[in-house]
Amino acid sequence: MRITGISSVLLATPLKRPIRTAIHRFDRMYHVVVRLDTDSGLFGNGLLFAQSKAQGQLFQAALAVFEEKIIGEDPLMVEKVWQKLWKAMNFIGNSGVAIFAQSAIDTALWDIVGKAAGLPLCKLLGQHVESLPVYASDGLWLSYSPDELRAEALAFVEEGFKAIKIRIGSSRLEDDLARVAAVRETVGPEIKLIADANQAWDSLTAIKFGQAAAPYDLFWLEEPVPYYDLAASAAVAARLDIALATGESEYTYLGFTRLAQEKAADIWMPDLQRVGGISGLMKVIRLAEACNLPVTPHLFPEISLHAAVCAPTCNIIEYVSWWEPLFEEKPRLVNGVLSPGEKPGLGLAIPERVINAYRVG
Ligand code: SMN
Ligand code: MG
Repeated sequence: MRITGISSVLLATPLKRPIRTAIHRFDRMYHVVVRLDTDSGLFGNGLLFAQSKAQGQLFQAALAVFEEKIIGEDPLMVEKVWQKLWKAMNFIGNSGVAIFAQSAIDTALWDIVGKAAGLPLCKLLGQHVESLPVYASDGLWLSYSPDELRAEALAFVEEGFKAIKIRIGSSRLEDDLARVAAVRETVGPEIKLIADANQAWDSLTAIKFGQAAAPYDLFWLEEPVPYYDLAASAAVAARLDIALATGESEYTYLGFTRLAQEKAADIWMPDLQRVGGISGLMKVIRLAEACNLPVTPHLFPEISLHAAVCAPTCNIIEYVSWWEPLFEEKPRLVNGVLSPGEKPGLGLAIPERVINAYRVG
């Protein structure tokens, strides 16, 4: 089998609620839907998400850079293509936008591998568990009032979620503590409560928050300091009893190797589009196993789940519904537990009517 073409379309979908964190502010989702065609008639899809039309177009331009490198390659030789692209991006950087493009290509290749085998991808990657609990992450935004937080936290629990994530990292520590207290008081002690500061603080502020938040029993504190300040992250991790999670902003296994070397995190959060696609996720999952550290994929629940169910140190994954408008079928989420479907590959068909409905430009 040979790869005969790569194409992409840019889509925009509405969000249930505007996204507001210490560093994110967007009201709709932009998606680059990548398609790899083969001479067998099989094709595979990869996905990237962007926060603006221009960002989406930037990713499309990066995909075009790699076109000549992948045409004619065997789509089942996934690691060969990964390594070829890794070498090809040396000049523009083995990080950032180049990795976004490589990630989508890699994910599309794995989709083809699964379809060629007639098996869901997780079965080919070496599945470890049937399904995984998720935490509700599409909400409890930084823009919410304590009343809005309480109402939404309650709604998540009523929907069956056993774990939820609140965004913190506002300009006043007292406000963040009050918001966390309001949610904990609302959901009671049994629900796992995660707090994500989205890199808003320095290490001293993070330690101060963590100590004051002790009564609220946080399941983890996420990205308390700028992701690149590994010394600060290590200092916070060493001082606090709360687990420190980070990694969504790291690129590839190299980023996670540095997290391991600097002891900068207790929990790793690889992001599909920053880590090098499914292959990149599996590299980090194995590294986490070697380091005996929990790993929990960031976003892309329907896709990352295929790798996460293979990870011996993964116990929970992030759930948002941002990609659901694209797919023929909704993910199987029952009582806060997500299972991969039976369809081959990623199992995520994107109908033509969806492409036409959401196409940008
Ligand atoms: C996050 C990432 C991207 C957009 C909004 C929020 C957040 C998370 O850091 O962990 O989900
Ligand atoms: Mg986060």
